[in-house]
Amino acid sequence: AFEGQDRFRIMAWGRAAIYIRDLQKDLTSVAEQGKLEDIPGIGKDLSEMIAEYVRTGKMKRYERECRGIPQTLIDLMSIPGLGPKTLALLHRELHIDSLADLEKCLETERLATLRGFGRKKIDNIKRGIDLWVASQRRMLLGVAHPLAENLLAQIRANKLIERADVAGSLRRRKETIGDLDVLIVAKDGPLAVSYLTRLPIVKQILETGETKAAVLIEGGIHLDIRAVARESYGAALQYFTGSKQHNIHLRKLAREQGLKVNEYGVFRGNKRLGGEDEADIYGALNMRVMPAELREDRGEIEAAIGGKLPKVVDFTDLRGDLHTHTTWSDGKSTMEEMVERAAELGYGYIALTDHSPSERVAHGLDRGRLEKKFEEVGRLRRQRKNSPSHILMGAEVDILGDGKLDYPDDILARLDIVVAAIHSGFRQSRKQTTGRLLDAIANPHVDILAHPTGRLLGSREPLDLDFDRVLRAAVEARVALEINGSMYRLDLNDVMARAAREAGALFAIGSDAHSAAQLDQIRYGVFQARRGWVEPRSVVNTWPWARLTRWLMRTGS
Ligand code: DGT
Ligand code: CA
Ligand code: CA
Repeated sequence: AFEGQDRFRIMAWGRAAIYIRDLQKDLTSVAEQGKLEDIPGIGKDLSEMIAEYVRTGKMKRYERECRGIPQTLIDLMSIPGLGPKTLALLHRELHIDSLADLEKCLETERLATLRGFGRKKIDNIKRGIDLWVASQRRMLLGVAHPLAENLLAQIRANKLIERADVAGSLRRRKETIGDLDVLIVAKDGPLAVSYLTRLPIVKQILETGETKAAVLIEGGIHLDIRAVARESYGAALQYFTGSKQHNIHLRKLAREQGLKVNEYGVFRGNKRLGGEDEADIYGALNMRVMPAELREDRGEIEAAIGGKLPKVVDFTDLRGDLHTHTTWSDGKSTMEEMVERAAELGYGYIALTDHSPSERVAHGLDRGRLEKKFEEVGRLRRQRKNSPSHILMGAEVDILGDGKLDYPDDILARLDIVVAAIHSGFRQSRKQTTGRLLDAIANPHVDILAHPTGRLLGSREPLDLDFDRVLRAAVEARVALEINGSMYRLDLNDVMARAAREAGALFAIGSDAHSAAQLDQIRYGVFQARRGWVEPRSVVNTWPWARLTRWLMRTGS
């Protein structure tokens, strides 16, 4: 296309591509049976090229055409608003071969010197670049999840649409999301798909067809929409929820039992056994439906067959939050506001764990201010008569560079709850870091190890530490490991949480809220805990007040 070949052939190939994409059969088997030419729009030429591709994974003709065209230029084709014709012109006139070249020409206004490149067109290209750059990144679950909830509410509000769900990594609550996958059942699929592409949240349409569309929504998020038949909804939901590894394992199992599972249903020979609900698929393989968070092929299939699926923790199991900040340190809400919101969430208790003095930027509390906070907490308790929520006077205490804690033992002993955490010295050796954490765990006043690896998604690597040793010490001392709900932390991660679960660890799921509204972000901690197969009985903040306080006083301090 860059070379300016005839438009009709390009259009014909484009049509053929749509037929192939919407094909209800596996292209490989069609090719193997030599029936490619039965597909509308595919003639001898194309069928030969497709057969070659299926056989060898390559197309000689395509490679010949692409020779001499830099891959970085071909990549630019995926930018919304930049077609092959425009790109060919930019390449010829301004020698633009890559995104960097294009951005430079935009900056220096050289693009404006070309004929036909008015303000509007240039702004359009800039917007396209922004969207495209954003869509190349994985986004945080904490960003994608609220957007997806909002989107689903809009979709479900439409009367055309009978069922709608988000599948893919978002449904599995992975900590980062590549793109959103939405499935719908509608009375009129094509109409519903075209309605969805016209929602105000949609910023750019990448592809549309009868039963599917790909669009970019706010924030440059890529969204795949698929309309499926009602009787296939469960099969499609199962398939598009993934993970890919989980699906591969499931299909292998099906084959061994003489069954076939695909996104349309579960079949024995030509007989369709079901597919309207996910339970049809798993049921045919003698499994109960498992929470989507488990579907990573990490033993969940074996567990389901053996009837040994874990009963993972859920929000409704939580009775309180043990990691929160108030205006006493770097929080935005007062103690009263935090306690109020905790009561609204139905909690029986909340710990107010402001920072210790070494956290100067976070206004950590020195001895003097800490004494005042003790008094204020006492006053608040009397005023509220401990109802509906118990208030725990706590602190998030720094584990200093040498492993000592940031408050002396006499203060730690008076606190109802001590949450210890590393906030500095991230570059220490594995030996030093492990030693610091072991020292903290060995302190009898420490109850919870907060965000144990210190990682920040996308900006800070986890601490270099001997996790097995830290884990064994924590299990031994009955110190709980936190699963932190901040979308940037989600620390422990899923794999470590799972290892900790197998080792018999205690957990605390904490919001690390810095405002009353952020108490809700505990949900992300719950998601991560579920991905780690964590069960409510090992999560200390699912325990009733009496049991919690017994645990807090376990070392007689
Ligand atoms: P993402 O978007 O990168 O965060 O991850 P996913 O898991 O959402 O992946 P995506 O959007 O590429 O595909 C959605 C689901 O579709 C995926 O979880 C499983 C299924 N799927 C996609 N490609 C394949 C495949 O080649 N084989 C199998 N068995 N399943 C696939
Ligand atoms: Ca996805
Ligand atoms: Ca996708």
